[in-house]
Amino acid sequence: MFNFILFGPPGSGKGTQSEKLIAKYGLKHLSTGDLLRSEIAKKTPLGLKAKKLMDKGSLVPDEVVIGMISDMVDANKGAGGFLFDGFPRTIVQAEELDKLLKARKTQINIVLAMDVSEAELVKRLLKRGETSGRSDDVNEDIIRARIAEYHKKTSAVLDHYQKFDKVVHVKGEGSIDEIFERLTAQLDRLQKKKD
Ligand code: B4P
Repeated sequence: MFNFILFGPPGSGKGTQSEKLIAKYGLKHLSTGDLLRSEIAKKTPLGLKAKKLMDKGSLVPDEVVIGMISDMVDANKGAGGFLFDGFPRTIVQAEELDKLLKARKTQINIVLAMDVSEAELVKRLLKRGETSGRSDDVNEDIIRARIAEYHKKTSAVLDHYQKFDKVVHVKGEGSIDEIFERLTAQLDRLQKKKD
């Protein structure tokens, strides 16, 4: 099994690159953002609770996203590997993910961290907000709150995986294809080493 985390601040292009990466490597894409938005669209109790937090730019509680990921991993037992997009976003989530994979005799092989300047993140998300209908992209205050939440709770996830020497930084600015090439170069290098 080959599992990796696509890591980066809000708007760094995790969702954009994930679509291309799963097509190339045939992995199962697990995006907690997409899973939460699907709960919101279905107006489930979980979705209604998550919406209130996401609209403010806050993270949803760890146990909610951990439960969703655990269910999805179990529902995809035949997958050749997983691409985790937007998860883990806290140290607790990272520790739970490690445990969950270990119990299934697998692990995270690499964390690809996309580095993007804050000015570029804000620009991208405001642009997406013009057409996406996403309530967390509508104004700069919410976008800045999401970035602040990233610095407060999420960036530490990198320190966690750095301890195991699993983090590789990739420049997340440039064209979508250029960034895709940088990411695939790292994944191909690692896969060659494994063979
Ligand atoms: P997510 O759905 O994970 O989304 P994101 O961080 O906003 O964006 P992403 O990095 O995927 O950017 P994208 O490719 O779309 O999270 C949303 C919310 O859900 C969180 O704020 C939180 O509340 C909640 N949540 C999710 N997971 C959670 C967890 N584990 N724990 C707790 N809460 C959780 O790109 C953004 C824009 O940039 C797009 O418009 C794209 O077209 C554009 N773009 C991409 N690459 C570009 C490039 N190279 N150049 C120019 N533009 C580019």
